[in-house]
Amino acid sequence: MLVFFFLLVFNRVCIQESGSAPSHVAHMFQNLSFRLVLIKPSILECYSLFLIITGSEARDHIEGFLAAMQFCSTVVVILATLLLATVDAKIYERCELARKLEKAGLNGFKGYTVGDWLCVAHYESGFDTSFVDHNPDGSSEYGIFQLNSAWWCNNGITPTQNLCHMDCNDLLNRHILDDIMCAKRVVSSHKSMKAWDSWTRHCAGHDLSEWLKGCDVPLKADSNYDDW
Ligand SMILES: [Ca+2]
Repeated sequence: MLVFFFLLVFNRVCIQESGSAPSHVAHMFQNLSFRLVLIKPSILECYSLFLIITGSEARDHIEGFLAAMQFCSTVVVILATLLLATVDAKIYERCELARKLEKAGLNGFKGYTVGDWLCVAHYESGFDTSFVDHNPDGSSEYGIFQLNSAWWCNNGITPTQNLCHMDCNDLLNRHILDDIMCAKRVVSSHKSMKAWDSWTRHCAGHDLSEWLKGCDVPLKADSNYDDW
């Protein structure tokens, strides 16, 4: 419970301090606290049972002990899940990401450069693969390109088209080839990067060569309509 409340309070602080451009630390704690919110009912249920039994005459009874064990095991499972999710995530360095994107065939794909992709990834996630954002309609957006759970992946919560045929959690790890393949599908489907509001606001029509500065990756704007 203390961990949950700590993360919830820290989440609020991060949001207030970071404004419209949350820091990576804020991202991490927002994600952790969201995951705890999802499993909060089981914690509260277990902990309430624990309190009721230990606070009553049944303190020394075996039921109380079992409830305490259940509570502790729940907390251990939660912390292990959070730890694994955090360890497997990555905040990419700009040029490392540029090289990955080029190698995966995004430089010139549908006429967009790696500069376009770095720009949109920066404004969507800050290059943080673990970033999850939540929309008022109940859907969520996942990973470095913030792909939406109502359309592109399945999070087990949102009704979804799952057009990329993948689990949304697979968009949160350091392995981004599947993210890139799904992003290609988004661009092909929309015939544009306008699917990302941040691209329209911050990247479209701008000189994107700065994004590739020092990366030894060319700004290739040639259209490449190769299938994949
Ligand atoms: Ca992935």
